[in-house]
Amino acid sequence: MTTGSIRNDWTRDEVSSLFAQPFNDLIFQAQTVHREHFPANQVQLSTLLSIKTGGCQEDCAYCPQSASFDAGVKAEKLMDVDAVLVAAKDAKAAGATRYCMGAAWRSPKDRDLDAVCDMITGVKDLGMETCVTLGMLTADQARRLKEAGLDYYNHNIDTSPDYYGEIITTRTFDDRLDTIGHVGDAGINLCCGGIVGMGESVRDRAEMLWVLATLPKHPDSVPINMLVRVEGTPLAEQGTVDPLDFVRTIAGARILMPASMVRLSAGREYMSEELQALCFLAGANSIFTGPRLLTTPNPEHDADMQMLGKLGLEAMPA
Ligand code: SAM
Ligand code: DTB
Ligand code: SF4
Repeated sequence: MTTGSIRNDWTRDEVSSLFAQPFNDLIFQAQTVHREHFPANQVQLSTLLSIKTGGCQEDCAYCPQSASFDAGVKAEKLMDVDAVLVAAKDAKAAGATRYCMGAAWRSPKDRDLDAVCDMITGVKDLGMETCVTLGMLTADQARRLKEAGLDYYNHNIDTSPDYYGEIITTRTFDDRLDTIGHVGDAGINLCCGGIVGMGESVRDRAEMLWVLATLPKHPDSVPINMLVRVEGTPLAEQGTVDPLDFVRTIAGARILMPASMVRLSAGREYMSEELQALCFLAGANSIFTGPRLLTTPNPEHDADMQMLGKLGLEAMPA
């Protein structure tokens, strides 16, 4: 059994054996590793805001913001800096320590980046950590974001290299890795994970985690999203994923990347408290709070606080 040491040399066989374990052994191992690296009963709270919604040029099959599908999301312009700061203050008052701003772009235009840099500086001045997700970045754009004070950049690999082509055709897996490299080179913390429930196999999930866990440096945070099936997108009719397989993916992320935050991300609106409790037991230690993710619903703040209270989980200080 692994001791929870940080390794970047996992073999594919090791990762698939992890997944093949009896459920109880896997969860016990994940919880043991979790306790070696994190306080057992703390969960980090982040809040999301869509600063530029819809009309995206990419064709990610899961995404209601792609201009390729009609999911009823109206394309909007980039928000004003002041409006973003008002929303960030509210999130801080509700207990969030990190503010995550998402834009439905293939990649940001340099002119738009000026405004995003102002948002980052403004949110930092409120005393919150900042995260943005803006699509592909050049090395220079990553450096500019770092100079503005950005703490985290979210850019997901989404799935395994093999399954990727079934989901996105407008940019490649290697494009994603290039952006991830630029983020790391600029000294920005990386938030990088994927989605479970898009019709991928257990092997694809293991491969996705293997790619993340063998990066030269593990992502500082690893969001594991459960597909939110949005009408109008090609994945709207996708069958549901077995909840226990979802928990296994969380446990795999925790064991393979012991010191990374594992975020139980999209899809909580459709999960029972029992399933979320199992995800925390399997090593998830971060969630998004607030009633909306980017365009889809998330549990109400009060309901989340009640759930955390029942589980004896506390908000992690920044
Ligand atoms: N446009 C940028 C990009 O794709 O890099 C940033 C925003 S994008 C919405 C961020 C991530 O949200 C995606 O990589 C995907 O993992 C996740 N996501 C989007 N739609 C989702 C859905 N319907 N269900 C689960 N996760 C989703
Ligand atoms: C991530 O991995 N999950 C968040 C965040 N990064 C940006 C986004 C989830 C979006 C879910 C679909 C929506 O609300 O539009
Ligand atoms: Fe665009 Fe991001 Fe949605 Fe893909 S996931 S369509 S890049 S907003």
